[in-house]
Order: sequence, then structure tokens, then C-alpha cells
Amino acid sequence: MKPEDAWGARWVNCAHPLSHEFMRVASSKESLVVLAADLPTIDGILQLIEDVGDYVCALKTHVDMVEGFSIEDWSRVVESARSKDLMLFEDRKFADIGRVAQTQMGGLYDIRSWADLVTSHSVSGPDVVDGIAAAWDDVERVGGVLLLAQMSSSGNLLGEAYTDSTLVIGKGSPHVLGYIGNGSSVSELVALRSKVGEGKMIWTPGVNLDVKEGVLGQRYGHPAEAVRAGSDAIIVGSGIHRAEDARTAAREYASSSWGALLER
Ligand code: 6AU
Repeated sequence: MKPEDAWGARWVNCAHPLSHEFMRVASSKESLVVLAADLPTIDGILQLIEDVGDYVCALKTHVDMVEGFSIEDWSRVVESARSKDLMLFEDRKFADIGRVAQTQMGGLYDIRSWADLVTSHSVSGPDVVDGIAAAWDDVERVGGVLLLAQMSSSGNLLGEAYTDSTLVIGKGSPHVLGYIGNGSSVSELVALRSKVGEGKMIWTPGVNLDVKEGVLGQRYGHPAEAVRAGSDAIIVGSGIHRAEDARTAAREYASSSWGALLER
């Protein structure tokens, strides 16, 4: 299906080039799934990409959970993801002053050299986004930032006023391609979408086909409900990597999320 037909107003209004890249990949794979590859080894991540790469659009990583990390080993993950047409998304959740964020984009993990997308908190103000963007400029790459406007964890401190201030920061920056919303709550997502409008994406963790309480305060909603409420990408970790058959699970998340997009 052509992305402009599947995505409608979102395709027309989202200005960031990487939102179009995501919508293109999603339409070619018929999936809105972002894989949260929360595994501690490179071999584990490589195997997961091999198993489910055909059904997911982006690889979301936490590089700092990889044991014995080296950038040479990591390049195998990057190559494998690219060969499966996956965008690379480091969930770094930056939260410092701009200059420090710029430096943190380099360093041991050299996120700026391989990540297409990163997450950032807005708690420190708008300059964190400029710092991240400056780091991509330093290596002549284009990247996009997803700001945490809501969270899925119970008891989090991102209340409505914080969300509203985050949207002001996002609206003011061409580097912000969208927001993280709470996939476990349809009402929070509907409210977020009505404030965001069509011009930015909302990506949602906290989704599972088997809606249940997650461990350590994680909350889950149904992926199709999240998409119908305005989510553009479902971030799925344990629902896939802890499934008995990860490939079958990924295919189910793909069809549930894609079907919901077409209903929207
Ligand atoms: O599907 P799960 O519960 O196994 O994994 C959820 C993934 C994890 C979290 O780091 C991430 O989603 N996440 C995020 C972000 C930014 O992606 C925000 C949030 O509020 N909750 C959350 O779980 O990799």
C-alpha cells in the first residue's frame, strides 16, 4: 500500500523527513511495530533481528545494557538492522543541559554516528534538543528526537502541565519528530493526540496483546486500541522477545497495529 494512502493527514502534515521514512517502512512491511530489543548481548539482539526483522520497522535499543559493549561489535547490529530495512532508535532518554547532551551523543557508544532517532526528556528545557541536533550536525547526519510527553510506568511524574510544556518545546523545534505517549491508557492518548494535532508522531510503549500488569510498575494496553486512539507506532519489548515464538508474535503485533491504522 502507498504510504500516503495509509497515513492520510499524517503523511501530509508531519514535516520531519524521518517521520516519512518511518511511514514508508511501515507501509512496506504493513506493521507499526518498533522492537524494543532489551537484551544484554549482541548475539541475542542479532538473533532477534534475524527472527523478527521482517515484521518490525525500527530497532529500539538501550546500548548501555549491552554487556562488554564495543563499537566494533555494535556495527554488526547496525549492519544487520539496515539489511532488514529497520530504522535505528536509541532510547537514551537524555535529560541534561544542551552541551552535555551533545557530548553524550558521542563517547563510548557514539550514538550520533548510527542512531536515526533518540528519546529525550524535556525536564531540562529546550536546549537539550539543540544539543542532540548539534551532535548529529557534527557528523553530518540527520536525526530526529522523540520527547517523552507521557510515560507508561505507574506513578510517573509527567502530569498534564508537564505534558503541555513538553508539547510547547516540541512545536518549537524542527528536530522533534514526535512524542512518546502512554500506550496503556486510551484516554491519555486521545487527549495527547488532540493537543498534538497531525504535525507530529506519537509512539507508544506499554502495549501488549495479552493486557496484564507488567513487572516493576509497567502498565499495558492493547496495541490496536492505542493505534485507534492516535498512536503511530507501537513499541513492543517483552511481548515479542519473551514470546515462545518471537516471529509469530511479531507477525501478530504487526497485523494488529496495521489493521488498526487502516480502520482509523
Ligand atoms: O514491552 P516492554 O514492557 O517489555 O518494554 C517497553 C519498552 C522498554 C522501555 O524502556 C520503553 O518501552 N518505554 C519507554 C520508551 C521511551 O520507549 C517509555 C515509557 O514510558 N515506558 C516504556 O516502557 O524498552
